[in-house]
Amino acid sequence: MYDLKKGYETAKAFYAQYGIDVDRAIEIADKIPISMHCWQGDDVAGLEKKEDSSLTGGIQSTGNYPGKARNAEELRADIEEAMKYIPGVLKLNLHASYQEADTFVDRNEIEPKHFEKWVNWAVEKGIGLDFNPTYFSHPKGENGTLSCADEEIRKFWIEHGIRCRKIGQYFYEKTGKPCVINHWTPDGDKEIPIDTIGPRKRLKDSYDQIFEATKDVTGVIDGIESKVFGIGLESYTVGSHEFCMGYVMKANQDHIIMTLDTGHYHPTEVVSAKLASIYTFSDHVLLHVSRPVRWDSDHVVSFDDETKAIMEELVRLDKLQDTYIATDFFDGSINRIVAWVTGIRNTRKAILAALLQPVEKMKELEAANDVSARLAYKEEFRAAPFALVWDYYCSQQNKGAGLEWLDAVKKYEAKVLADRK
Ligand code: RNT
Ligand code: ZN
Repeated sequence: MYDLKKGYETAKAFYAQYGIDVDRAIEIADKIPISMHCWQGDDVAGLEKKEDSSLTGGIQSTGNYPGKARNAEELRADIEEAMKYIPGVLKLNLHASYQEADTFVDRNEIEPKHFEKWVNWAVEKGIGLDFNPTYFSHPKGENGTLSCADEEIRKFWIEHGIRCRKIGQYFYEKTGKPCVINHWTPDGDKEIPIDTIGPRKRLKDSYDQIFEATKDVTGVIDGIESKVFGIGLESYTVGSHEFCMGYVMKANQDHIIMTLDTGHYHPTEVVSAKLASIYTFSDHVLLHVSRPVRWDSDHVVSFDDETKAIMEELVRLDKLQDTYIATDFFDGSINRIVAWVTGIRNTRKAILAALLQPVEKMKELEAANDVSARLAYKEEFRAAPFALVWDYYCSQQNKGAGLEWLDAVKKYEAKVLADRK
């Protein structure tokens, strides 16, 4: 490893030229919670005691890389291993399908006690828990869930949503940290249906019923997530962007917010361009940080232009603290811990890089209509010596500078993952 301290001092001097306080930026970036999704560890299979745990609902995890977690103990061990190399405050994001019951408990019957082990684990680690109803990978979801025309089935899923909000309150009470719940339903159609509004009216009614039945629940925030399409449901998505945005804005309740998944829009549409409009009307947003590639919305997060642009926009809007940042990707073709560490480190990287920009200066230039200088400033920072700051920060946090973590994960793979047949 090179002289990290020396590199850091050089970078500090670079940023100081523009009045940027690197230590302060690190302090802020370090404290922004990132909600680490549990589902990268087992390709979204879940822990329900049932024969068929195949993933349905228009999402897919491809690849068959050996060593995926087969039970809760292995999953927690893998999460802990990944956490060793991810700097900054983390929460853990669970799906309802990660219940731990001795026998099969259906989605409309889950209770806090089925998540007790996760809660004990989180309390021991001092981290918060977030949650997701699992409105997919279930035989009752074949013709839609919360928008299903069959009232019995729709009731089943409404009950699931209600139970999830109660479990969210339990997480809040036990961890002392608010629980951010994300509601996503895959409901849609392979072809354009004749009745495109009926399912949406039912979805609206289902959300209304879930929130009405749990209006006394505290400590829970609810994101409503849209999607452009899912595999097998290419032509029509009930919970489209317009639907979800309409629902959230009309609900006008502090705890109901929009979830923006960075993989859920048309290819030339970007989340970074949506944030200011939503923040004109809402106080909070839930982000699902992911990476779309052609048909897939869930590649490992990259330190790419759009991820950086999102964090830059949040800093410029002064909304970094008001945005719930969660990761959402699942790649089964590589070591799953490498996937987690890479994607979540990249998320944190983008946050820190965004804080190392002369935002005030650029705002001043813009206010003075000096758009030429604004461009020059913006471009100058694309090649700033950010890696020197990042390496130093990671080493200070004992999370491994550069690729130090990779060897450690490879050792874990040889020692632990290789035995999982
Ligand atoms: C699917 C949504 C959703 C899921 C998780 C597992 O397209 O992004 O958030 O990825 O709930
Ligand atoms: Zn998502």
